[in-house]
Amino acid sequence: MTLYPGWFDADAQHALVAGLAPALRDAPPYRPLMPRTGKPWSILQTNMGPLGWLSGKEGYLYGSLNPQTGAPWPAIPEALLQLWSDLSGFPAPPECCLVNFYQGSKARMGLHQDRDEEALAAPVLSVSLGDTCVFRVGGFARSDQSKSFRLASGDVLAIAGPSRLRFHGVDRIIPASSQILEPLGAGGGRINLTLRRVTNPNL
Ligand code: MD3
Ligand code: FE
Repeated sequence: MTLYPGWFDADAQHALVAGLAPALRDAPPYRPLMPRTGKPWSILQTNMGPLGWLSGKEGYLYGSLNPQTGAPWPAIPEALLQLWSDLSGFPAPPECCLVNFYQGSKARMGLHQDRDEEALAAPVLSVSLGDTCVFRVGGFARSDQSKSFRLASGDVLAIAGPSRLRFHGVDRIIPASSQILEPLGAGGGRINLTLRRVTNPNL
């Protein structure tokens, strides 16, 4: 795992936020449900790109249509495709940009593994925007020791190789630690963008 603190400077963060606004209008963030229990998540989600990651009572799946609108997901903004070619080292473009929207003191993400992708050889790139979070990374079993560190607005985390299957989560958000999301008019919070390759490319 490689952390690039401040990969995006304040100007680049503002440009990213402005670039997200049309996608968030087309595909407004919604509150997913947990598999089986149907319990609502504490965060909102939406997607950009050819495939969106979905959580519902039936389970997790990737789908090309937004279940909220029936339309394809908005395109992944150019600046994020550029980030992928700069940092991924992977020869095919990302197919999913999952947008996680953390708002309020209850927003968190429990310890989990990301293993719904066929292309586990591709890295995952994560961009943090808005309020700082306390992020947690563990080992390859849920009970392994874990460590926490902060992810601030503009930070990029690249997860590649075996670390792709590490347990990880978001403990909490540090309220009002950034003003960068203000143009979205959503009242602060944190947005995490994760770029993923889902299918194995035939190159
Ligand atoms: C470490 N999102 O959407 S992104 C997720 O901040 C997710 O919203 C978190 O975990 C967030 O699945 C963390 C960074 C990330 C993504 C995948 C990882 C870290 C990872 C996979 C393995 C280890
Ligand atoms: Fe994850």
